[in-house]
Amino acid sequence: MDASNLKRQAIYVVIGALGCILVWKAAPLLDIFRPAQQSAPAVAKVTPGPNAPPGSVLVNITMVGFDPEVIEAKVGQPLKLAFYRPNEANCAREVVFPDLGIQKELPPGETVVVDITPTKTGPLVFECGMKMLKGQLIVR
Ligand SMILES: [Cu+2]
Repeated sequence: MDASNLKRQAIYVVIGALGCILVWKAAPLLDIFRPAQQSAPAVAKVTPGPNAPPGSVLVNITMVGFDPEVIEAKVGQPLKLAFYRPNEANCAREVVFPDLGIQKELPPGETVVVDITPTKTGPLVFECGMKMLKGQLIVR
């Protein structure tokens, strides 16, 4: 092995090392080598009202209606819905579950908890007192 061969080899080693460093540095940026993340269940980004109990499903009442409008539920599984109406900029002075005979006032700035244990599958509608704003539980 002569000197020029040795020099060439040294250059390859340096280039190889630089390549490794580049991959090592760039990998986190490119998001390679990372195990595919499990897609998280869709959770509504809803502001919790004051005193929303832990484990409750948050429902805000906004200008456009209930947020979220559709909530998944399971038969026989108790569900706490924490309704929060931050202000009076909507007509939902109350929330009504017609099929369950539930009717609750929604004073602005307060959290109102509605406890429900669905007994059958299918949609379960809730609405404002005037039936303008609507939402539903999808019971499976
Ligand atoms: Cu209304």
